[in-house]
Amino acid sequence: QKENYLQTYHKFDFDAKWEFDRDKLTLDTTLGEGEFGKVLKAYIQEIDKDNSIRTVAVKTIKTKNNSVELLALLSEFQLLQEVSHPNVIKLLGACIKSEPPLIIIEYCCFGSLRSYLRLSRKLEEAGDLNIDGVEPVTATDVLSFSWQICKGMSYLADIKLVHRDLAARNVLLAEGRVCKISDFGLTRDVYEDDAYLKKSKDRVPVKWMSPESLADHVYTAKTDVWSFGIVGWEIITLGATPYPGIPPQNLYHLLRSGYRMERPENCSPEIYMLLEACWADDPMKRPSFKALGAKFESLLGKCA
Ligand code: ACK
Repeated sequence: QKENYLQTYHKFDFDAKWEFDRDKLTLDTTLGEGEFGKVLKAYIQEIDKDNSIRTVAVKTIKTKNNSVELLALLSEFQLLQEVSHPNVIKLLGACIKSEPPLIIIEYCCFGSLRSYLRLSRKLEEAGDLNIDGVEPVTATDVLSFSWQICKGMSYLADIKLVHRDLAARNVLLAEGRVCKISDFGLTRDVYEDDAYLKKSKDRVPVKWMSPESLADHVYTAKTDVWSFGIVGWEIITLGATPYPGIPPQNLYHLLRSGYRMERPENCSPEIYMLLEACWADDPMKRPSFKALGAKFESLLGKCA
């Protein structure tokens, strides 16, 4: 028998302090649709801060009564309750006791890192210097984005949280071009949901996944490090799609035979070595986020 909303809701252990009065939330335009749900721009009145209006982002489901989407949203909410770091998206509240469930997170004015990179590439090609605060990505930006993502991921690894879907599309860029790790959608519960695995295999982000995740559905901090290597490649190529021209279904065998993406033209050998280290066959040989972060920090120091 199909579960109703409240039955699913009660499977989780939510802290009531996050519940937000739906009437005090003004929904605006759709910012975009993700794998499992959609994101809207919205406004809240901040009572504690002289009633000023704050722009926020609201995540919700696309389809009513879709158990996979609902589980994804509720598990993301559960995980977000536990996290607090400048490079991880911040939870502000939720309207979750009744339908439709909404989770309220901080608004990131530049959208996803992937969009930002692609827009900045267009600007560069057009010879423009600045549109809506988006600027061409410099060598320093490449290091700064990478360093910030490592700091956020290092924090998640410390609290034993495996992301499972780290990709430039799941990193958001806030005011001041601060990177925020987001989209904790593919959590244990959802990912191991049979329906999800069987029905939507095509949704699996194959090109970001380590060989052991592809083969055995194993997810660890070291599989996140592999994905980070792909994100580094996305940053350097200004938002290109990894393994250009290679169909996802061929990837596993290629990786097992030792194939890796080559060094992009504009990538220094030093940074390429870091990416390659993230793609070591043996997970134990991959660096930690802490070590990677330290490396990017020192490269940034040399750059400045
Ligand atoms: O690249 P985008 O414009 O930025 O398109 C995606 C889309 O929603 C689906 O994920 C945007 N988005 C997601 N979360 C936020 C947020 N907190 N602030 C601003 N935009 C967001 C994302």
